Amino acid sequence: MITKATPTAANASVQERITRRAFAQAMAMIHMANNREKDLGDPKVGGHPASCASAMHILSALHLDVREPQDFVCCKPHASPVDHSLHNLMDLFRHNEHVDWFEPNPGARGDTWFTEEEAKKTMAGLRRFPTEDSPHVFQSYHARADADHFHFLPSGTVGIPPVVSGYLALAYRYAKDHGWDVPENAHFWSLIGDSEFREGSLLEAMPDLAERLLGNVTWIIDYNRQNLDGTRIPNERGLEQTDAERIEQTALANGWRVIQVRHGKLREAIFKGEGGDAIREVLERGLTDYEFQMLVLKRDADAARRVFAQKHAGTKAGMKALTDEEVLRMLLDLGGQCYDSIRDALARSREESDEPYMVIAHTLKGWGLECLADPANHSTLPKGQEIEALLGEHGLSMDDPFARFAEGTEESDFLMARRDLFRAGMDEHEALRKRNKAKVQADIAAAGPIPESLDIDLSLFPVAHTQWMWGQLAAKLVRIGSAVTDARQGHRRNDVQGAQDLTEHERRWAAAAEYVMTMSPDVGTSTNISSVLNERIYGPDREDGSIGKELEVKYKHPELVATQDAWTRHIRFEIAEANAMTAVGSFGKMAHYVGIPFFPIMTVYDFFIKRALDQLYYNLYWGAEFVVMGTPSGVTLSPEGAQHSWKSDIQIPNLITWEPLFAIEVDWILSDAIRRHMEDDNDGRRGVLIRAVTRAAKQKELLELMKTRARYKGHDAGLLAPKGAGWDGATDESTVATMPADEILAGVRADVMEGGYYLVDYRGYAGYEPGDNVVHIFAMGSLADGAVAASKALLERGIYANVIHVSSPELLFGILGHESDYRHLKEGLSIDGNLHLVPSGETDAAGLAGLAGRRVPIVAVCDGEAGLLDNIGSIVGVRQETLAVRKFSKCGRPSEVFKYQHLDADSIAEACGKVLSETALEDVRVSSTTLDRVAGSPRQAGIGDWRELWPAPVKD
Ligand SMILES: Cc1ncc(C[n+]2csc(CCOP(=O)(O)OP(=O)(O)O)c2C)c(N)n1
Repeated sequence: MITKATPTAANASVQERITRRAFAQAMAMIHMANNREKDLGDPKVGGHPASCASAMHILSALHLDVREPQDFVCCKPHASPVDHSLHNLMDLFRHNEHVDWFEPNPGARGDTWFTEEEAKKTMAGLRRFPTEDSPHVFQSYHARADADHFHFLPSGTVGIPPVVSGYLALAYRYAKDHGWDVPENAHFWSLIGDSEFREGSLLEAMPDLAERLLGNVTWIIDYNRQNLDGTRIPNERGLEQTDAERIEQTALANGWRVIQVRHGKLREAIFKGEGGDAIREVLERGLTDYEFQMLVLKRDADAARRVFAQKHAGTKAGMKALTDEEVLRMLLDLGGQCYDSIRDALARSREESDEPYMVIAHTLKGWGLECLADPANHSTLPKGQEIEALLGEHGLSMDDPFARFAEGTEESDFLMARRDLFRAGMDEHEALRKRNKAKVQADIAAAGPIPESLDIDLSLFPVAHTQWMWGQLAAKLVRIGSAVTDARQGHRRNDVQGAQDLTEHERRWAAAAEYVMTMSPDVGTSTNISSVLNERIYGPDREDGSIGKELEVKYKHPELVATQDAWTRHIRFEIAEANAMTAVGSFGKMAHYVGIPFFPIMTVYDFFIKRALDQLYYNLYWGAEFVVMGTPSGVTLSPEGAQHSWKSDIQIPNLITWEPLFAIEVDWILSDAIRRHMEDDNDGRRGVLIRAVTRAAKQKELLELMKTRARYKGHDAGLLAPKGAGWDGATDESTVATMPADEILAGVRADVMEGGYYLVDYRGYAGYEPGDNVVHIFAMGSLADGAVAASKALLERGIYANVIHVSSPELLFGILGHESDYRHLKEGLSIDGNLHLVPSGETDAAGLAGLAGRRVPIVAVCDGEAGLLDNIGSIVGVRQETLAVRKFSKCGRPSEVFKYQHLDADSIAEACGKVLSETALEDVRVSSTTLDRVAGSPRQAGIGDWRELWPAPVKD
């Protein structure tokens, strides 16, 4: 059965011979993955032989000829076996921090190469779970954990990695324009399926990448006219053309250049013969994609002649002159599956420096396999016999399927030359990364430790909101950073201070601030960061930019015309949250790739983060380092966006979420995030989400509240009474001196950074009886003032309601809290599930004394979904009631909307009453002798660790 245009021939080029062996080996990898031992009921393993086959020549041409070591490749996920096979033949697997899964060693980066034996084991380990004895595996799709991940972007979700690669190209250019040392001529290749190209993420990115003149980006469409569900049937009637033309026109309309690689060399030869023009005409414009697929599937030369003749009478003679075999091979001879044709097109796309390229490679899904063009072939797995036959063409068998070419053969010489080129390039790259990193570290060391705060003077802003504070911080960081860049570049912008004008404190920030940059999907000016936009938009120099100056046009808005100048710091996006989210990840990977620790901060309305959730997930999975400033957020933005009230709460590994209340908290949080990033101290929290709001808070209230806490009164304060209460044996708290403000703030900061702090804290107050009159209110962000008001109201009724502000749900009871067994919640804030006993009634006839007990219940309140704070009670073991957004919102002032959503002070107080009442009175009976014994014995410490009661299982 004919399944490829050209039979394996002794005179095939060396690259073609290598391609075919890699193909057989990729098929063997998938076959092995699907024929391992498994338990009854285990899910299928799968693999995508047909999709790999269609990409075979494209990837071969990249690996064997076109790609250079500094380039990046991102590949449709399910073709990863092809990349692994080619890398195996090129001997490019190496140990690194992720391959040795059981001993993760972040310090070790690619220093030893695999032995051939290890490489073979890894090829046999596609989609296998690694074990200590057998650690060598490949993930199902390209992953950072793979032994050949160097400059291959992780994949899995289609439609995102190609955009990532586009913005990595931008990050390289930004680095270069800002005076950093990045590899020259890096090209960013992406292989995209034709159905994948229907993803909105790609269409969203296309105009943007072209506008940024990223000529070092090539997207290759694997145009095999099939997707997962079968043969694609585009809108031929409406478009009067195939989807390849639609793709071409889309690309052209968006400012890309396009190369269609339709035909292989065999077809080109036929086109030169009798009726050649007519045959070409039918192949290019006469047949719909579906008709073509059916002809390929039928594999019947007479049927093909007939259909061609129907489409164009001029094909009759030419088709007749061809043998049956020639007709069939001509049908299969697509450009994307002809090594020389695709290689030439890819090489051509590399030459352009200003416009991105789209290469539409016409291919066949299932090329070389019996399932060729079968609409159901997406997950077809060739049988063992077919795999043996493919391997057999290369003198291989399933006994030893992954052998390389014998030393001294032409293929081996070719591959080893490629290996040496790549290994040298990788070493060179690593050296550059280390050089950059060493320079950054030296600059940081010279500047001294990064301060805990940016010291924004808040005295003139008694009422401020957290979004405003972000604007202040951004402006300061950018001002410091660009002053340093100016100094490094040896020139100075007229209107900004130079590095020498920085204060001592600012100078300590200088080394880190240089890497901070901002991005925003068209909400920069509405989120208080206009000052970082003004004359600081980065982008290709615009010739039309000078017209405004020439005409002396005056306008209120910041100057937004982009330049490539080194003091630029902001990347401006259209309403394209997904693009911005992807870019934030690409820039945030620059420390990893080239040792330049850019720290991108993206400002986006919190509600719209979900537009880019998949991109956010990708960034976190990939280990990018960045901040997303989600602002405004929740129902606090009710007057301007009642519809935008769903808060983006996301628990994903590697993401830390913060919700500051007072402006100074934003400063601490951001400063800490920058320090951690610069000092590589951000494991498990490389992604940072800070939610800010536009509802202002009285800033002095922070200190006022802290000053009521016994903690900040010193040790000998004795029992306190609330201000004005005048209780016997207790001192009015307002009359007791407190620690100095800076010491108090240091204490608050420490708690904020651990995830939460007491805003109202009645511990140390007279009559404070946990189990009787105490309730804990956990409030997040802007709702804390309602919680404080509720606490005041409850005091009137004899209830001590402590208020804890949750600065980071993640640290307090999310993934990061879980890691420490909720240390700060349990120990730092002393929230527990203790049963507090009180006598209940007389001793009964049996001589047993009655006791009743209550635990301290919890009320939580947040202007997001209930799940944000809902698990505190279950962690400590007490009754909890959560007030949260449980219905779509309305426009109105926050006070009105909070009431509507039952988040206001009255609702909080009511919820406290509810949990206090509902907290079960647990009845305990104790004999008087036990009571006497308990009374006389020292207090026993509780168990320190649950393992004391539940020892770990003994290992064999
Ligand atoms: C976002 C996303 N949706 C769905 C999938 C599942 N999926 C994997 S491959 C595939 C079909 C891809 O078709 P195409 O892009 O034409 O590539 P081909 O396999 O035909 O080469 C689908 C739907 C995915 N990986 N990512």
